[in-house]
Amino acid sequence: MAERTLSIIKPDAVARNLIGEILRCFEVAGLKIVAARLVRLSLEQARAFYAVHKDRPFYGSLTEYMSSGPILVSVLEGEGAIQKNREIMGATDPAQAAPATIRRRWGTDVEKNAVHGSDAPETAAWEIAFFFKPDEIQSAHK
Ligand code: IDP
Ligand code: MG
Repeated sequence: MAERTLSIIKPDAVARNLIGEILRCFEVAGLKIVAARLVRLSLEQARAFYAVHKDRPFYGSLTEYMSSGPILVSVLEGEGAIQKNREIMGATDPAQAAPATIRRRWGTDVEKNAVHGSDAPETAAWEIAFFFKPDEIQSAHK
């Protein structure tokens, strides 16, 4: 059974014209892009999306950053998509991320780290539903 995960190309990467290169990384790894949309989050929407981090010291800065410009939200589908995407992304801090990962190649710092990816099946389902209606997702396995 193919798995789905939510990916976000964050404002710093969209602003630097990296959408194409980053989506290519997912495709090269065999993940299917089954939904995609350019979105500008309000501060309230960013606060809702990252509510799990509301008690962290970086919550205010993170949500301001995530609402500072357009983002590319997408749903990736494939075997083990959640873990595979996390591996392609690399560690949260680009300085700690493995070579050739998206964050190592294009992340600016621990906050402006180019991409978001769901971390578990439950969060993936919630995050996908935050941005997409079921009929906006085209299964690659029909
Ligand atoms: P993840 O994106 O690798 O899953 P999380 O711990 O879930 O990392 O943090 C969510 C986002 O919050 C990160 O991607 C990054 O943008 C930001 N963030 C995490 N830790 C820090 C920090 O120590 N300082 C500033 N921003 C941070
Ligand atoms: Mg996370």
